[in-house]
Amino acid sequence: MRTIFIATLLLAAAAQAADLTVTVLDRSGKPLADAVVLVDSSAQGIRPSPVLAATIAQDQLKFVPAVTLVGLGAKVSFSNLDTWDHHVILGVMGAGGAFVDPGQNTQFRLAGRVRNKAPASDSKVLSQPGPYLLACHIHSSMRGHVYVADTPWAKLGSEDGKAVLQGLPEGAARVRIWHPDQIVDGTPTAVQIAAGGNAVTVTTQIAPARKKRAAPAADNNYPGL
Ligand SMILES: [Cu+2]
Repeated sequence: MRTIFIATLLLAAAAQAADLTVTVLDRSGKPLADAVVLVDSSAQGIRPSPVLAATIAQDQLKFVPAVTLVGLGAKVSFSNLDTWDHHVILGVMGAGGAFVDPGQNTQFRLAGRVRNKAPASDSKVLSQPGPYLLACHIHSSMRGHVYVADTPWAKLGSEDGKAVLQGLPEGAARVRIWHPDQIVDGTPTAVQIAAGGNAVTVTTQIAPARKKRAAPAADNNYPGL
């Protein structure tokens, strides 16, 4: 009886989910910040729960965070922390970084913050997978992105280009990358997930635009703002 119990425990351990560390590089081989890493797997196993709520601030003429990753059907809330008005223009983004159909965009205006009052806010449920673009009518420099993942394994890469995806079933999987500055979708990378830790490096054809602009100045110090 005792032997059977131990055997069951071992089987449970063998079926445990594994982790995958993805390192995303830009076209020059440098770590690419703000990459959305998506992993597809049709292997049997428990699916992680998607992120179904997020908050984006409008702060000092920026959408913060600049890139937000959520799951399908997520409610995304916006708050204006600045003392002047902003719009939130939210729509599906197509190739080239433009709105696919401006007529289908969601638009609302958030009043500037008044002292001792809660910031103006509004929200939208995103029911289409893929990238959304954020903009403001008043301030043309304001840009932000929301990516709605169509897989439960999705993670936003950090500044060093790394994303750790947890809870992947063992077996064949593929890695997709999306980035605000990409021009076309890259080819997915096939990976084989084994028990324990796995790692893969994906070199993309993406040239990060934000980095180029910020190069002469210190971090977060954009001239003219
Ligand atoms: Cu604005």
